[in-house]
Amino acid sequence: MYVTQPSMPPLDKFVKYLEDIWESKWLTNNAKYHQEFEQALSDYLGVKYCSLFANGTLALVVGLRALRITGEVITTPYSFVATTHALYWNRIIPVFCDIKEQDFTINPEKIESLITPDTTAILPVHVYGYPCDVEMIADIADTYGLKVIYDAAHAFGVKLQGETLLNHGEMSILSFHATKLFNTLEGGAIVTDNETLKKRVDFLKNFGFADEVTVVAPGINAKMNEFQACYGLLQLEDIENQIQKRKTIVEYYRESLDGTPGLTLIPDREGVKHNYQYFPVLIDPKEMGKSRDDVYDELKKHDIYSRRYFYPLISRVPAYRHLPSASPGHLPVAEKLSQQILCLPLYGELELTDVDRICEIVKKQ
Ligand code: T4K
Repeated sequence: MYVTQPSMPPLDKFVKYLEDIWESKWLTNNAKYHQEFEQALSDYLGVKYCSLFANGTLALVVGLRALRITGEVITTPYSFVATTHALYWNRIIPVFCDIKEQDFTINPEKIESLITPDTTAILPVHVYGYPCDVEMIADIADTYGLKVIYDAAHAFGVKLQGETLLNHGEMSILSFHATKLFNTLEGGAIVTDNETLKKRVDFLKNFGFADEVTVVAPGINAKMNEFQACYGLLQLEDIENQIQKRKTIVEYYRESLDGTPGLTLIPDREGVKHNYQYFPVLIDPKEMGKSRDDVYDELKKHDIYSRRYFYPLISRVPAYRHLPSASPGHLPVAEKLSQQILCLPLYGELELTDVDRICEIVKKQ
């Protein structure tokens, strides 16, 4: 049993799409299903513009490029490495900011002290789909003239006070990797409400072509193909069902684990429609009598593969650990949580009897 298992669309329906692709011989380059999926996604997510990508990492790289972000960018060390790698690929210096104990997102109260004359943007992450303090981040960005790009790789379908979370900042980036709640095998997207920016992003992801003979920028190839797009169209039909199934499993987990000494569960937040992308728990070794790694190893002995998302911190990776902002003393909360975090298996098809087995192992003294 793994930390996640991809949801797959009905094979017969996918085959119908494949037959059509075979017939048309249009495989990629903004073809029929790409256009259809882009529109369907925008409608479902409640966003103005959406640009599809081959994966979330390329979406991040291109998004930063489209906004001409340079110099230093304030970001979180508590994420998947791709968040900071995208800065590196743009020759931008990451400046790590500590996170909040309650929800693992960037601590806006610590952002201002990190701003220098070279700071051009903030790159926060809605980690596990938990919304960042979008209003406070917007205030800081407005005051200092900074751009905000949200890594929303985990935040597909999340709503805040009834509105999509994806409309904050200049743009939000999604990932549709196989391990995500919503997947197109590999895939990603940039969401924005700025028409000019959408146009520029679309040029950049297609070598910079504005038309057959006009290359407006040194772009890259980051396009999504027709197979991914029609797979995504089918996934969209079942997404609400997938979220509901995960919600039921999370509630069952919470009931079973509630009151376990040393174990912290993260409750749903009022005013948020969660997507239940992950099920993170915190293990305090002093109170539990065993460490996070003990629990991880014990589960593994039973062929249950949980994951330590996000350990090690990005600031501990050799490429970044020399940076002044990467020093552990500067990131006490992120350092502590990355030692205690464990993501337990969560996916729509997970059986409640398997959840029982997992909880039994976690609680065992
Ligand atoms: N920003 C954030 C905040 C992200 O979390 C990510 C990606 C990105 C940006 C970049 O987006 P992409 O460029 O990936 O679109 C996985 C994913 O590869 C990665 O997409 C994801 N975040 C990250 C959090 O998790 P790994 O190294 O944990 O994947 P892996 O292969 O170990 O898979 C985890 C488990 O899932 C496996 O133990 C078994 C199961 N699995 C996996 C695959 C690939 C399946 O059952 N079927 C599969 O096809 O990184």
